[in-house]
Amino acid sequence: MFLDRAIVFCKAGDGGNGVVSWHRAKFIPKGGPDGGNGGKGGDIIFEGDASLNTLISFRYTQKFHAENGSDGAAQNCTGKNGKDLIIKVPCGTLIKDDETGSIIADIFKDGEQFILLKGGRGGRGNKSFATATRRSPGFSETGQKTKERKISLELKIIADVGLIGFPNVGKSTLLSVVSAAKPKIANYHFTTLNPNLGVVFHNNYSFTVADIPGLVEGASVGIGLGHHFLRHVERVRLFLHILDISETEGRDVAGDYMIVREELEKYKPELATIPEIVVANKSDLDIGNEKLDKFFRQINIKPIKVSAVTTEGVTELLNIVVKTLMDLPKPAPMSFEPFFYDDNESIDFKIEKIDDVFYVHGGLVEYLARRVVISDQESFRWFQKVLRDKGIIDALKDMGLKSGDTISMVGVEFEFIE
Ligand SMILES: Nc1nc2c(ncn2[C@@H]2O[C@H](COP(=O)(O)OP(=O)(O)OP(=O)(O)O)[C@@H](O)[C@H]2O)c(=O)[nH]1
Ligand SMILES: [Mg+2]
Repeated sequence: MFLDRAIVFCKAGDGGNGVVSWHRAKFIPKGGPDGGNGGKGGDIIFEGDASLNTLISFRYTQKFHAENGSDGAAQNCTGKNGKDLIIKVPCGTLIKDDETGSIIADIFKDGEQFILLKGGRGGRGNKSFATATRRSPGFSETGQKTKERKISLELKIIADVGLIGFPNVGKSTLLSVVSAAKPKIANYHFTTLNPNLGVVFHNNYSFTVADIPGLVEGASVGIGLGHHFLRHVERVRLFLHILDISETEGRDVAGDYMIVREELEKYKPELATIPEIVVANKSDLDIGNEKLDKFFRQINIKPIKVSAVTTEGVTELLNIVVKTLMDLPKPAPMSFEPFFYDDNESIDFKIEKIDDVFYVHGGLVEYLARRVVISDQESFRWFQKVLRDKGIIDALKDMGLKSGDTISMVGVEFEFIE
């Protein structure tokens, strides 16, 4: 089954906690701090895989959580890092932030990796806080916690050539004779329900071809199947616009040609700028050159005459396709504004004075709160030092803070003593 959109929930691993521990050894009554650091959490990594061409594997599995880092341990042991989680997707998958719709990455090549979410940092153990003057720190840091993100995946197939045209004109038949692909072929409209991909080898050159369901008038606004699948020819370098020149169905081939062109333009004007080779298929049924001449008079384009059934003209067509592709620019990933999840803690703070109490809020305060055990004397002293070092105390003094005044932070009130 084919699926070209999916929603997944991704979360990188949390960092492991640092620990408080004291060195114990025979004959050493009071050893120093030896609490180790926590391990780093695993990353969420997306990887392009050329053997995939659908997002069907995301239909049932929607939660992707990378492993958490382990906590540190005594004897200065660092906790194990969490394992990265590698998520394989077809080449041509756009990764978007579901909330804002912003594109985060375009997984373009086979084997290409993109780190979507970084694992949390491990917290430091009490050993890391020991200094010449603070020999016995009785506190440690907790690991960095990560957030779960809602991600939407959208597949836009990358192929060199896209086969477009009305239903039943022989697009899938042509794909089946130029590549090893085995698409369904039948004498009715909308035989092809999902895009088919094939690889063509010709004159020591290889290229990929995408065959999509037939287009009809109104395809760009959802009539028939076309609308949904036009997305899959947005990234081709060249169109083969296939016509049934024999007009077996009694349709006017020039009129149908114009309808398909208009639908491309209406869907996305950029689609109409993709180079096109017009192919007059089913020429085995055509009698003389009369229909080709009529098409030329009406549209002023000379189509390449082929028969996908007898393969007449197919080699000549492939020669022209290869020559054209060689002169066209190589496919490139989509360009978009860079988007990053802001996992870095903000180091801002804000002070408000309400009834003689100085309230301090902001990212920096919350960052500290997660790392400090307020009830622990020593941890609290370290907290006060950081407040001084980061300029919070100076900023409070600028607002009139004096010894004996009350400061409120992270839900705790304390008296400021100079
Ligand atoms: N005589 C003749 N019949 C052809 C030729 N190419 C395709 N056909 C027939 O046309 C019918 C439709 O062919 P498909 O390849 O399924 O057409 P399609 O364009 O992929 O159709 P959809 O998937 O429905 O859009 C089949 O019965 C084919 O055998 C050709 O060159 N000559
Ligand atoms: Mg088909």
